[in-house]
Amino acid sequence: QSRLKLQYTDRIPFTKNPVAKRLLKIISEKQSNLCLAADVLTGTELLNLAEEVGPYICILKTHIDIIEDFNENLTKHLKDISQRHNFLLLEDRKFADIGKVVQLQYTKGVFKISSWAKLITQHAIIGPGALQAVKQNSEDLGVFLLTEISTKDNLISSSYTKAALEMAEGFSHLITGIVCQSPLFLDKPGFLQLTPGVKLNSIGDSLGQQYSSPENVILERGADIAVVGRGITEATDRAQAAEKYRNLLWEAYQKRVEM
Ligand code: 6AU
Repeated sequence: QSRLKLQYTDRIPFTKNPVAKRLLKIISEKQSNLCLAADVLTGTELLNLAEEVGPYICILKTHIDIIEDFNENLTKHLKDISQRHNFLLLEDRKFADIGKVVQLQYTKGVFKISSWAKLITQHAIIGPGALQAVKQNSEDLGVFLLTEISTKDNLISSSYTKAALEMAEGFSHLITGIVCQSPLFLDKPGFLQLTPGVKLNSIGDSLGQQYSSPENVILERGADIAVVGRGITEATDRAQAAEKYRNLLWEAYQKRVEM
């Protein structure tokens, strides 16, 4: 059965990754398939944003290396907020180095990503090494593997996408889902499709980003979870904007299942 037609809870038995199971529960409980891209520059801004938008999201996605005043208290507080508002933290590090270095970047350095992020992103380009590097943590970690990118003129080919998907299948205990732009892997309801490049009334930015609407991303592109950044972070009332995206994305998914 195509994943496009299944309710989130009905997909739980298909996933082998424990974090994906938790995520599917959160999505159903909160009726939210919205992931916030919290691309702000200070700890205070990040915590305030998480508090405001927390009730409406299933994932808060960080780029922790753009925070100008990072210290370990920040991730401790962020973790508290994520527990209180019941969402997961995704560090969008897009790991793409040799396995050994990925292992160090994931667990060590200033950010100690493994101590707070239940979800991370990885590029497929280096082969299975980067997945093997974090595999031993699969009880407590989910990986979203990138197989397509939202930007104009990116270099990913259809054969790369296909090979990356095949690689993901070999790591089903670790893979929460796939970051992509089109309805791939319809026969794998255990993988969640995470799709960025979502904004109302916008075609793109000046640096190559391309957008589609919440309805389009769920109904045409096959997204299970949509990533919204500036559509929310640049709104005057961010909580209200998040609620609006949440409602539109949830309704679109319900429509897809019933179609
Ligand atoms: O809505 P925006 O354009 O403000 O933000 C989009 C967010 C950014 C990007 O790092 C991220 O989505 N992103 C990703 C991932 C993995 O999330 C993949 C991709 O292909 N394009 C993209 O924009 O935080």
